[in-house]
Amino acid sequence: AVVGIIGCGYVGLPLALEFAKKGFRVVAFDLDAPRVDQINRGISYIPDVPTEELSRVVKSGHLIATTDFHRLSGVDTVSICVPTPLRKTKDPDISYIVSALDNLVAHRSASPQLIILESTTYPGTTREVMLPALESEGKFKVGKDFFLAFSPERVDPGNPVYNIVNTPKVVGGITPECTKLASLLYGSIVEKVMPVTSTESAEMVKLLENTFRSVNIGLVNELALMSHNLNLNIWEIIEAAASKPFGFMPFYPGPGLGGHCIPIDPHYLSWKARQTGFEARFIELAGVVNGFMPHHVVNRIVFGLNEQTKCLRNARILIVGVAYKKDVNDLRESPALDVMALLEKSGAILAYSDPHIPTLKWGSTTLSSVDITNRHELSTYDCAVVITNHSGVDYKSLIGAVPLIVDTRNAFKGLSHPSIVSL
Ligand code: SAJ
Repeated sequence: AVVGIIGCGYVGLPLALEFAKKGFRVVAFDLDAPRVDQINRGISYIPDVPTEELSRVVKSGHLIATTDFHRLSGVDTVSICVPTPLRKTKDPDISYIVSALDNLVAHRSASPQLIILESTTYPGTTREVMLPALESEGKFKVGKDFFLAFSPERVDPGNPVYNIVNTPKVVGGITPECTKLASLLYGSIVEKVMPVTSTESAEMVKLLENTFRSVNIGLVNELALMSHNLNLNIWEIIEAAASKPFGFMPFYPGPGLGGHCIPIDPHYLSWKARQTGFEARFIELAGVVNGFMPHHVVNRIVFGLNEQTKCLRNARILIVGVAYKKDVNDLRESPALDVMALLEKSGAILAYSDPHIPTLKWGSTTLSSVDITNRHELSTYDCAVVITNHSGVDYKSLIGAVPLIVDTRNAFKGLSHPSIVSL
């Protein structure tokens, strides 16, 4: 079988590689010509896709990338891995799915194709949006002229243990035949397939997984705010609670929610609930608590500067760690950007340090990562705020060099020093 992939990003490229490694011929489509060119030169731009593996399957002819959608009209299966962001209004934006759909309909294949949507979206998208478009007013019949399923991507970017192959793949088809075909396809590259009875179930599984995370992170963020007022060490409390061998799963407070999923997926769920007249208050409240954390971080910086009779205006502030989570090089929705925007609005002068992100476009300027082992450079800052605690960074080099350190990630592991202010 020839496998088609639409969207060569964090989801599509790793998936394309897996199919190609298993011997499938893969045609990977992306709108972005430079990306397509990089893939065809065997050069990876995704940390979870090793360049040597990519170049091997490109050289062997198992993987080819293209900007020409017509190249997909001859493939047997198509996995749609396009972004599903939010609009400014925080409502779902499925325009990328719709344009992939328009392309599929415009370049319809002569023989039946198995089409799988992987992009995280609200329950009902596959059946209510994709199915009618593909059936084209009854000219084509699902289960006969094409097959349609939903299967969420569930990988944790940068996770050293869990990947596409060893993470069970949830699959839900419009018809049992669709579920079976999609299970067969993914069963050839993953260890375990988890079939469910409908596309809506499969769509909802993904939203449950990610909303579970954002709600639990919201809970510990609220406990962190409470512990701050009670003068308690939330990190010690969570660590001790995590000693319970069953029934507890630790989450950690932080400067806010980043990444291309966790801050976004709960809004897809609460939007859909609202369409049915149901107010998902619990989920929305978690979003409010998580959304407050960047403001709380700025409050802690103001408090620390104030203790040294300094104000934010013209204060030189070094953001230590800007990626959206530790040990990744991804800035998407990073809370560091929210904190930086708030600080800049109050007239602070910003710099940052992140071993995974060498340069950062900030407004009309491009900042370069500061080397925090350079003590002379450090001594020019009024405050260093640890936003993302990447592994292998010597945070202790900040002590004695910068008069105020705000630690939002327990990077100092409880080490107390007069210059360190916690979350
Ligand atoms: N965060 C906290 N406290 C925590 C955990 C995370 O503040 O206890 C923050 C992180 O710093 C980050 C954000 O939340 O800014 C999201 O973190 P994440 O660990 O959920 O990481 P993602 O978004 O890269 O990956 C998640 C996957 N994570 C895990 O399974 C551990 C998984 O939920 C999804 O497969 C994936 O999103 C996705 O693509 O949907």
